[in-house]
Amino acid sequence: TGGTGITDETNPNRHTIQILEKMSKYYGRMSDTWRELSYRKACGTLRKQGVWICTFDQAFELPFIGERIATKIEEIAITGHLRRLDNAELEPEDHLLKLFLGIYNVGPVEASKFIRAGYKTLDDLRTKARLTKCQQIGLDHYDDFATRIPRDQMTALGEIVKAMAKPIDPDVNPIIGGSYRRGAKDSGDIDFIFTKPGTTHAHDLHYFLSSLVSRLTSTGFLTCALATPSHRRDDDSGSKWHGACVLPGNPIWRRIDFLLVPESEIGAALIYFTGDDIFNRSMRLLASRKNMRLNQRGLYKDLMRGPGRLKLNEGELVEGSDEKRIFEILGVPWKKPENRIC
Ligand code: DCP
Ligand code: MG
Ligand code: MN
Repeated sequence: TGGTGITDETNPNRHTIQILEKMSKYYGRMSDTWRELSYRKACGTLRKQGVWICTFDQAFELPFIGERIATKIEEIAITGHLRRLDNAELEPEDHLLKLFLGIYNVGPVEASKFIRAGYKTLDDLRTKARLTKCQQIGLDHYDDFATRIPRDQMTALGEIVKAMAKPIDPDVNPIIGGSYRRGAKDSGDIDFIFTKPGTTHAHDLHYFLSSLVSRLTSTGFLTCALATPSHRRDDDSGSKWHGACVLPGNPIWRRIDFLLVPESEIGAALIYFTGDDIFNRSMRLLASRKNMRLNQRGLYKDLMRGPGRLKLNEGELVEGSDEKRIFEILGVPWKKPENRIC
C-alpha cells in the first residue's frame, strides 16, 4: 500500500525517506504496527520538506518526528546509512518473512508458520507446504504480483473494464480508486468501484458483477478469481471480487479488485478506497473525537458507548453518499485525492 510519493525524485530527503520506509516495512513484517506507523508518518513529514533535513534539531522540531527518529535522520545524513537497518537486513528470518509475505493471501501468522516449519525458499513451499488455491496462484505469479503497474497501463486496463461494463448497464459508474485515484505514477493493483444511481444495497449490483466477470473471463482479460462472492445477503462479502487480469500483449498478471457500492454509500466508500490507509486512520480518529464513527459505508453520529468505549449501538447515519459533505461535517478542509498521502 501507499508509499508512492509523487515528488520522490526531486525531494532533497529522498535517501532518508527510502531508508525510513524500509524501517517501516521491517517493523510491519515484525507486526510492530506502532513503529511501522511512526516511521511512515515521519516519511510523510519529510516528503513535504523542501530542504534537506540533516541535523537532529532540524528533524526534531517537525511534526511526527520524535527523539528516536530524529537521531536516525541525523545518522543517515552523516553516514549515509542506518546501522539498525543494515543489521535488520542481515537477519535471515526477516529475509524469509519478506519473501513469504510477498505471496498473495499469506499474512504474518502463516508466514511465521512456514519459517518454523523450516521452509527456506519459494520452491520449498511449492513442493512441501500445504497451500490454499489462492496462495498457490499467488506463488505461481509471485514476480508478476510484485511488479508495480505503470500509470498508463492502469489507464489501459481500466478502459477495457469500462468498455465491457457499459453495455451491461450504462447507468453503472465505474471508478478506479486506490493509489490510482491519488494520482500515483504506479500502483500495486487496480481497485475498481462500481456504483449506480438509485441503489441502496450492494446486492442491487450483483447481476452486474457476475455478468462483468463472466464476460471479462471469456475474453481472456481476467485470468483467475482469487475471492468469489458468496451470495449471502446478511454480509457484504458478495460486494467484492478479487482476481487477476492481463493487458493484451503483456504476459504479466495484474491484481484487480472489484467493489460494488450502492449510491447511498459511495461518498464514504470513495474516502475509504482512495486512502491512503494512514489518511483513513486520521479521518476515523477525527470522527471518533466528535463522537462520530466513519467506516466504508458512512459517517454515523450519536454513538452510545459503554465502559472502555465499547460500542453499544451503530449510531445514526449522518452522511454516506457525498464525499465532500463528509469532509465538511468532520470540519476537514476538502483534500483532493492527490493530496491524501500523509
Ligand atoms: N485500505 C485501508 N486499510 C487497509 C487496506 C486498504 O484503509 N489496511 C484502503 C486504503 C487503500 C485502499 O483501501 O488506498 C486500497 O487498498 P490497496 O491495498 O489496493 O492500496 P493502494 O491502492 O492505496 O496502494 P497500491 O498501489 O499498493 O495498491
Ligand atoms: Mg490498490
Ligand atoms: Mn486493492
